[in-house]
Amino acid sequence: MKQSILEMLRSGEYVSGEKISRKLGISRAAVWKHIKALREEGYDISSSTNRGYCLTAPPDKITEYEIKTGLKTSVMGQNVKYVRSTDSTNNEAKRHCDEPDGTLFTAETQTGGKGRLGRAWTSPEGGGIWMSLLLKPLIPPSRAPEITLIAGLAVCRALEEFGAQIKWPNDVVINGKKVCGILTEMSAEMERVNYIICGMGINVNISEFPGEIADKATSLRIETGKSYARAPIIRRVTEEFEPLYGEYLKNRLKNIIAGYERLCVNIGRRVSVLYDSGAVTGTAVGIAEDGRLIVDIGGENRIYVSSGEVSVRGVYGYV
Ligand code: BT5
Repeated sequence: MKQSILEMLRSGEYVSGEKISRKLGISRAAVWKHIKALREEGYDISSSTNRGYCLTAPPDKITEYEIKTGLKTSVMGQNVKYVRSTDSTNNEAKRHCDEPDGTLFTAETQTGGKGRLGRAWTSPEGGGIWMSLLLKPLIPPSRAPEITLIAGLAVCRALEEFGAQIKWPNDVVINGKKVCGILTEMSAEMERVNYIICGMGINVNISEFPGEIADKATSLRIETGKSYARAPIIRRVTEEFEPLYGEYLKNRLKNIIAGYERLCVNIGRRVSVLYDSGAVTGTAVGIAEDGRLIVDIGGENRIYVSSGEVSVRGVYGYV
């Protein structure tokens, strides 16, 4: 019902409460209740006693309605769970893991946004896209990290016009700075995944980052000087993700790797692989069929990197 009201208000003209109530077959009081709920979701709706209601500002909202209007997928993002604030959209997805495959969780802000290994993810209100996809693939737990690559490629393609590239395994960068981070988590038994949560954080309209990440983080706004509506970007990411994920479920990464490698900033560069026991330096030469980074360490020796941190020369000024 809220969606139908929004559609009526979208023209930017005033629409009377009576007209809404007639068209939708609900009472004036019910109209008022829905308008109130929409305002609570952040829609800027002005009201005038004689003229009715009007949606004043074009909204940069990421509510279910905004995301689903025009979304060209069949499963991904067809169920949206939006909250204004949450600790983490990944946690939100975990708490609602009974929702169907492809459910998309979004929030305006995260109070406990997280990266890998307990690191924090800065998620200011309205500044970015903090989203998580709940996935229920029939794959063994060992393959879950491959989903991170799919998500990285989807985000990178969605941000193609900004010159985005992938930093294996879980970052998307623009001009060598991190614009997106991906956190894949799962619940599994020995043989089978119960569900996977693929969390993506994309910095969109943030104009400044806190000191400790200021030199390695960026946003679309910092890169272009412009602000962007987030819902169309969420749609694009979701629309890029769905076919890649479908292909992945059929053939694993086989037909995806070449496209990934083309966008991967590490390939052909010196990388330093940080193990607990120390660092190994080499040249990243490709991505293996299981998603591992192939690093040439000289003398025809190659290592396959599946865990640990890999820092890349030139990216973030590492090494
Ligand atoms: C990541 O971890 O890059 C994964 C980030 C995933 C965030 C999404 S948002 C939606 C979903 N819900 C969540 O709670 N998380 C996911 P990692 O590779 O460990 O990088 C974390 C590091 O990136 C931090 O230690 C900071 O140095 C830096 N960082 C923090 N916030 C950032 C931001 N907004 N932009 C760029 N870098 C940031």
